[in-house]
Amino acid sequence: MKFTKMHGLGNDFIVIDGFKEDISIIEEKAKILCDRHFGIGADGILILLPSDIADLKMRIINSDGSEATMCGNGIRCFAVYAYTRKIVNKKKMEIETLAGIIKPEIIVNKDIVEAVKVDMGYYSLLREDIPMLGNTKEEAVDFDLIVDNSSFKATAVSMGNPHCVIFTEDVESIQLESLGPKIENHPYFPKRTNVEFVEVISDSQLKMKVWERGAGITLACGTGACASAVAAHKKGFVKDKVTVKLPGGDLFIEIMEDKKVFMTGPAKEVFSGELELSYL
Ligand code: ZDP
Repeated sequence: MKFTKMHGLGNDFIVIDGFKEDISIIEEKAKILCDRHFGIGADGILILLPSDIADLKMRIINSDGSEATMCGNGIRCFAVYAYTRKIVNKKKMEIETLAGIIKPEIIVNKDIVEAVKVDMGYYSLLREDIPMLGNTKEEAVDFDLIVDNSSFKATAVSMGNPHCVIFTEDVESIQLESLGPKIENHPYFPKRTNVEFVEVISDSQLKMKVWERGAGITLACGTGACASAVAAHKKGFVKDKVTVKLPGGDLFIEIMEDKKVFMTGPAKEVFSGELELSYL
């Protein structure tokens, strides 16, 4: 099986062309494929597929084998892959995901792909959209979350996938390794959740650390950066243009009045290889 390794700010993916490769074993073998010692190593797998309603379809498999509905860093990688291989011959494309149609635009400077600006669709704070227990029509803003005898104020955001955003004075002091999985699997979130701890630096800058559903600590999370900016904007901490500083680098987020979110950031191809199928 041929594959390509890509990353967006160190959030790394195995990209597989579903037009050419047999993808039937990928979910079942995701754990070993993503294992950094026994496999290729990645936070997740992106599969390129045909679509009836868009230019292409992207499936996202987390490193634990679960399927994600959306992936912000992943879609930038996916768009660069499709553009540089001329699978899609335009800079502005439409990609079908389980979270609807997402629209990445390749930004080229002197013939070099510099970044990807993504129309991420609309955010929602409604509990039914996240999903989160409680009054379905109520916004999940500033609810109390108790984990390990500590009480947090949290805001949940759907960016097509679930996020639980917690503001903190000092993101470095958070014990993400122990808190992350407990919040991910908290009974409030029937489909589990991604978890973001966020420090407000200014009205245009946030610093964020992420525990990803189905993957654990990663260097960056595109949908998580959008969710953090949305939560901070809702609470009046930031204006509508926000730079989110992640361990792997910066993402630029714009929030529109109609709740649409744009995300701009890099995506890099690292190498391609061929996997010995008999190994799996
Ligand atoms: O929603 C989920 O299960 C996530 N783990 C999907 C991956 C999200 C990602 N970090 C992103 O950039 O949005 C890749």
